[in-house]
Amino acid sequence: MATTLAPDPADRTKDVSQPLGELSADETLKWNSDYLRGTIDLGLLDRISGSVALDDTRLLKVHGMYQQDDRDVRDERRRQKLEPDYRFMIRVRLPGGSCTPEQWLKLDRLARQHGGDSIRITTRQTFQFHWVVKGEVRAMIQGLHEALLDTVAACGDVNRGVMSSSDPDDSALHAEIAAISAGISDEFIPKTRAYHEIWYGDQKVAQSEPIEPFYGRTYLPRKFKIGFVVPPSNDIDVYTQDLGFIAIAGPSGLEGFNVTVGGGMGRTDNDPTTYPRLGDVIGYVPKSEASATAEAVMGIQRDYGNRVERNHARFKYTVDSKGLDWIKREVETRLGHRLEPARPFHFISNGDRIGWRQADTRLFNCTLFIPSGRVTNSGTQQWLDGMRAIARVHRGRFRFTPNQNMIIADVAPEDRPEIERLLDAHGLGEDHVKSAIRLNSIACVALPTCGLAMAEAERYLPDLLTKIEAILDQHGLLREPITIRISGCPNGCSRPYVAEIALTGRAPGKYNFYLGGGFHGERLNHMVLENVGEPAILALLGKLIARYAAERIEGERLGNFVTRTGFSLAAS
Ligand code: SRM
Ligand code: SF4
Repeated sequence: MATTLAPDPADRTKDVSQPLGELSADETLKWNSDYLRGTIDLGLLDRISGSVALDDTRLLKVHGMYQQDDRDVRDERRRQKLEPDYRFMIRVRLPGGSCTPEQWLKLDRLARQHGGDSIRITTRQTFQFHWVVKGEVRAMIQGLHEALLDTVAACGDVNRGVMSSSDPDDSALHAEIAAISAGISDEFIPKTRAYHEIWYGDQKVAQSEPIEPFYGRTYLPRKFKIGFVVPPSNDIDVYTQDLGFIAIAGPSGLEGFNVTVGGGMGRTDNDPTTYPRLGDVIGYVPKSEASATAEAVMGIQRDYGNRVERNHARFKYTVDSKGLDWIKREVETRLGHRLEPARPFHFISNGDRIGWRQADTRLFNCTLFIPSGRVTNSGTQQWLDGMRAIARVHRGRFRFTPNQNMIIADVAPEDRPEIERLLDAHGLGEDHVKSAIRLNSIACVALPTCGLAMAEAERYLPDLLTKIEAILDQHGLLREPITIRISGCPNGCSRPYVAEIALTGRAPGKYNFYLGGGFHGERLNHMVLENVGEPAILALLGKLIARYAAERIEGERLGNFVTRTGFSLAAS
């Protein structure tokens, strides 16, 4: 329900952007939250329930955490008249997508103490803890603080963690871009002291200067995502970002960026007015203007984004309602000059190159394939113990990739044998990966923690892949890289709508099935089967893979084959 708020003249002197007129319930909540404080501190003290007040659950997102409950036991607890088994998901802000071994050891300790022995690498190069009970959230945040980490703005209606290509082969270029992306991440975090007061116990002090000079009192209409990519790898899926920067390098290094606007994946189930959209390239800016460009584009979204209908509040809808030309002109006005024409670039894939490689520094990098980014101990794969053992001897860094994988980075040649020994000892060598499709797979978290999941994703993908691998094996295609992504609902946290094969959950065991995305994230796929189970999906894939093996042009990717032959249209 939309609400009309009277302007607050006192507040207008503090902030640059003020909401006037009709606002959605979330906007009203932010307006009234005293800059994200709400009653969170009181809710944490309440020992009767494992939850906090509904409004506070929304504000908590900007503090980097979600109230969830264990959905595996939800029905049983309801039957026993118990409240849901409330837990909190805590998402760390990790500018530049990397941490030191010392930080990892601290994260490992926190996961074992409060987080169900699990660290979950996300599709945006950071990690989440699940299973944290309310009484331990503050200890978790303070523990992260000791490791110089925080969760500010990891979720919520603000600029999120900025992504940056993680392949560190050309180390100087990647390091420069990681530093620019980390700088933008730091620059656009909320400036309110609410986080310090609630989680670190700082005293509230009166402020005479603007509390949120950029965001204002209602922050952004919706989450905003920025990513920096270094061709030829499109590992961050730049076209799915609200704002993307494509690095353009010359003989003497980084020169600037092509700018993309208006990407986004999320759809709302049964609402055809919501849709995934690929970003459009609008021009080129020199590297010195990356931050100003981010401010200009986010400022447009702050000032013109839809604050009445939350389903249409993402920047992609602002781009479509205002028109791309208008957006480009407005960016130019805010920058004070015309954008230069976009420069040529070329992508070849959006996956990670798994295994050991030597960088131009002579140091080694080892990219580990971590199924769905879940670092835990399970069966023969002792990821949590293995990474702890490696962190104890490693002298470089750890990097996290947008494909939920991890890079043991900057390994001195003399340290490599010991790290290889530890990987093998914990069942983490490369031989746990059976096929190229598995290496190019992503699943979102979904059940049992995600409150929005309609079907399984992370827990189902390994079995589904085993069945698809059997089909590929019959046709000699086990080594063929094919992108496959699964999300437990249409929100698309695994960026499924750019995959060659994709499933998005509709109901337990039922998925919408998509084919034909571009191998390096350059084209959206399209739905070929709606609300179907595994038998229908495998039957269609069986036909497709047989025809692909027999009829493809040399080097042709599966997604391109589908598009060229119109296979899915004929089959559906
Ligand atoms: Fe996401 C909401 C998990 C990347 C689109 N996402 C959620 C929540 C917080 C569910 C909720 O709102 O209650 C999920 C928590 C599950 C859990 O139990 O942990 C969740 N999203 C994730 C992660 C952990 C998936 C993963 O398996 O790695 C990713 C965390 C990234 C990070 O570190 O910040 C994650 N989410 C994405 C991406 C991919 C990306 O950003 O590159 C997308 C699609 C891109 C986009 O934003 O358009 C994405 N998540 C959504 C949406 C749909 C937004 C929309 O425009 O409609 C929601 C729902 C919402 O915001 O209302 C959502
Ligand atoms: Fe949850 Fe849906 Fe995102 Fe999967 S895609 S993590 S089910 S919100």
